Amino acid sequence: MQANRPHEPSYGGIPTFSKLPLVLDPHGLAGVDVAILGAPIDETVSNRPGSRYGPRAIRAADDSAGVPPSRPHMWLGVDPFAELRVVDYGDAETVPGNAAESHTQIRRRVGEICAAGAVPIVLGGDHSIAHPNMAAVAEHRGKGAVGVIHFDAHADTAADLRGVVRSHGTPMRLVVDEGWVRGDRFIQVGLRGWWPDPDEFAWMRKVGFHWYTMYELDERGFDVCLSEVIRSAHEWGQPVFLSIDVDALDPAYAPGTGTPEVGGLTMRELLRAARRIATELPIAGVELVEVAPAYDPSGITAVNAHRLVLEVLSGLALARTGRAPQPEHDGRPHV
Ligand SMILES: [Mn+2]
Repeated sequence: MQANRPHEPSYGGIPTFSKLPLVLDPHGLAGVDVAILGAPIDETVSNRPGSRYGPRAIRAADDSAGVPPSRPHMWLGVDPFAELRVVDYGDAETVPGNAAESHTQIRRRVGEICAAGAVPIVLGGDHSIAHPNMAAVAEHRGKGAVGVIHFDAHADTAADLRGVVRSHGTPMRLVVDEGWVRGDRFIQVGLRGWWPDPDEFAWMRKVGFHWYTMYELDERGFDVCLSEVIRSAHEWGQPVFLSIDVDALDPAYAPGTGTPEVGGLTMRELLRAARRIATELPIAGVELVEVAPAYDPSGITAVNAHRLVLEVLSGLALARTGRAPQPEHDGRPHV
């Protein structure tokens, strides 16, 4: 269903993602390439709440006016909305105060997207949703058949946080313990700060995680490490689930999040990573989590999250065409 009139201004109308058609019934997913789903939940955070408002803020951060949307990528030379059939699948029916039921609902909706043969892009919500998201994708593709590239300040690999297992600090351990993702198919990028503790790192080493701390990215250079991540994921020979916690970004770019940590990625680095991963690797699913608008006075965190999704869509579109990037050049000879 089209929720917007053709010429509503960018700031007007019902904010589906980029004024895309809204689909609420799984039958409407037939023939869809990518479905964007909101997962508004934040009961499972360890620090500041508010990411339940993330999906709406990300949708409202769009500045495109036309229906249908057209967003030709200046560097890739591809319009994701011309190449791919993308829809907004609304929000999962999360239940306030009932994290277990919320996760069941998220997993159900992500499963419906996978069953339709589409790629889910899930807007959080706190990072606890990685568990239902990855479980749904792995249920569809096969247990252990999907690898994970995970951008985050934190590893999210606690066994529990003060006894709470269903938390935004535990999902990456849960998905491995339950067999949805193999530990040696996990790469984390951007870790820094003061958590997790050596115990968590010991568990991660034991099950075969790889990770790139901000310190290593600084020492060796971001692009060198990014190429290494992509090469490793290629060697898996498996589709990839891309998990982006917006707190991977430096708080200068993403103040609107529950557990900010200084010394993070620049938006240019994360854009390049999202673009290259979506272009160069087979993508089974994507999540973008932890946008908390209450701490985002300028709205920049929501804008960055929205643009990261556009960047992923553009990369997926380029991969679909099989073309090389066609940057908008001015005609000067380039070396
Ligand atoms: Mn996280």
